[in-house]
Formats: sequence, structure tokens, C-alpha cells
Amino acid sequence: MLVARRIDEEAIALQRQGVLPGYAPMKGQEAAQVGSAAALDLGRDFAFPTYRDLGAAVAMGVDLAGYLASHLNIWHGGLYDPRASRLAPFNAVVGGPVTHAVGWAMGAKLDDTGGVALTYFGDGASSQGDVHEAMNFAAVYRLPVVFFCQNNGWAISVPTERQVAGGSVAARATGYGIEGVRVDGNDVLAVFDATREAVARARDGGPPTVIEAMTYRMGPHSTSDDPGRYRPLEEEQAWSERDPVARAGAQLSTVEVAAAEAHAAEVVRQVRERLTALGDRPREELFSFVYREPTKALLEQQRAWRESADA
Ligand SMILES: Cc1ncc(C[n+]2csc(CCOP(=O)(O)OP(=O)(O)O)c2C)c(N)n1
Ligand SMILES: [Mg+2]
Repeated sequence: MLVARRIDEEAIALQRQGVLPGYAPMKGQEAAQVGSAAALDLGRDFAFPTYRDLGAAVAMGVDLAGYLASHLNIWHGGLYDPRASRLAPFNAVVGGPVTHAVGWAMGAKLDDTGGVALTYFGDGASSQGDVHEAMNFAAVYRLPVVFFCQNNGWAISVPTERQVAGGSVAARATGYGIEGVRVDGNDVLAVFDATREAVARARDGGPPTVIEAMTYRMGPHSTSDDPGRYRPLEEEQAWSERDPVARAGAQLSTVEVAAAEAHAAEVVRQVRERLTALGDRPREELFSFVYREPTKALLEQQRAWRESADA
């Protein structure tokens, strides 16, 4: 969790220094992300993140410079290996990872791999039509998937009360005849236990689960947002007293916390060094990662691009 916190801070600094064009900070959501991702079996499960799930990447041992390269706005969706890491490229389409996870879970069921998909989404995403379709489909076919909602109080400037009718994302599960559970998203062990149980149920052929982790986005929506324009400082201060990293740290001795800080500082140093050393990618690659087999139309565009590049 401390590595996630410190890399998150570093990513903001890199954005301010012009290295990253933009970044979506996750400060305050470390327990939700680390606790849930830690419950996966990386030998057979797969996670589908949003733009704000750095903590999942950290917990899954993903190459962090490669992961943060996703925020360079190049066309690769990052320079790490999603298949080996079991973490899909992050999806900036709100609700997008949810449908992908359900599709993957359908494949896992057909191939009988024993794998479980875990998808991240936000309180705002829960009001997207895609998310309803995904949950309904997963329930009908009893697919091995865990729907992990981080209810962080806000969808950019729209508060949960104006986004989630009925007040609960977890409660929606009842309508699909699947399991729904609400958990303190700032309690890493509670999140881990809830996710481990949901993953085990899915693996055993049980129903999918909707987990709603109640947490708070302590920073801005993105590096181009100013939350001071839409939410009171008192709200931020109240939640800072429930800081998940401080809560987890309180379980440790000062020596253990110091060791974790030293480790995090070293990870940050290495990530910064590698990220800033990345040169430009060959422009030709723009065409390489769209389809496994390029379409005729794409090849035509590539030819036109080459001609204009030569010109
Ligand atoms: C389909 C779609 N609609 C709108 C947007 C613009 N947008 C980006 S983030 C966001 C809010 C999402 O809120 P939430 O799901 O709560 O996730 P959070 O940002 O709080 O992590 C919106 C509306 C988008 N990226 N994709
Ligand atoms: Mg939100």
C-alpha cells in the first residue's frame, strides 16, 4: 500500500514536470485496490482495471514503469505484458472493463480453466447501461466474475447521491439473483477477506458477486481537476482521518513502517529512472497493435501514412 501511495505521488510529480500528459490519482483507495488484487490467484485469474487502479498493479507485481507508460498517451496501453501479469490494459471507458471481464469469464467457463475475472469500476460507472448488461449476462450464465466497485463518493464532480439511485451498488446484486456485499473499503483486511470469499465462490461454480468497497478519492479526479470547486474541504478532512495507509500502518511497528518506506522510496527511484529514460516509440507501431491480423482498411491507412510521412 505504501508503494502504491508513493508511486501515486510520484506520478503526480511526473505530470507536473511534463513527463506524463495526465494522471488519475488513487490516493485514499490503496486498501480497496491492494486488498482486492491480493486475493487473486495469478496463475489463473485475471483483473480488468480502470484508469485509477495503480494499487492493483502494485499488488499484482506488474512492472510499474511499463504500467505507468500507459499514461504517456502512447498507443500501447502500457509497455508491460498484460497476459503474463494477468492485468488487462487499463480502460478509460467508464464501465468498459466490466464487459471485458464478463467476456473473459465466459471464455474461462467454456474452457473450464478454473480462472476468475475481477473487474474494477466506480460508483459513477454503476449507472452505465453496460454494467447492467454485464451483470445480468454474468448472472444468467453463472460466470466466474467478481464485480468490484470502488465507491469513492464521486464521479468527477457528481456525488454518489446523484449517481446511484437507491443508494447502494451492492444492493443491485439482489435483482440479478447474485451475491452483493458492502465492505469498508479503507480496511485492507476486510477487503481482502470479502474478495477472497467472492473469488472462491466464483471458482466453485457459485454465483458472481458484487462487492461495493466504501472508500474516498482523497485527491482530484485527475491532474486537470480542482475538487475545491465542487466539494467542501471539511469532507476531505473528515476522510483524511480514515486514511487507509495510516490505518494499516498503525498495525505495524515503527521499524516495520520505516522498512516499508525505504522499500517504497527505492521502487519510486527505479520507476522514475526507467520511465524518464524511455525514448519515443517507433511511429510505425501505431498500426501494429490494433488487430491481431490487420484489416484491409488499416493496411490502406498505413500505406497512406507512409506516403505522407515520406513526403
Ligand atoms: C463512457 C464514458 N462516459 C464518460 C466518460 C468521462 N468520464 C471519465 S471518468 C468519469 C467519472 C467516473 O466516475 P466513477 O465511475 O465513480 O470512477 P472514479 O473516477 O470515481 O474512479 C467520467 C464521466 C468516459 N471516460 N467514458
Ligand atoms: Mg467514483
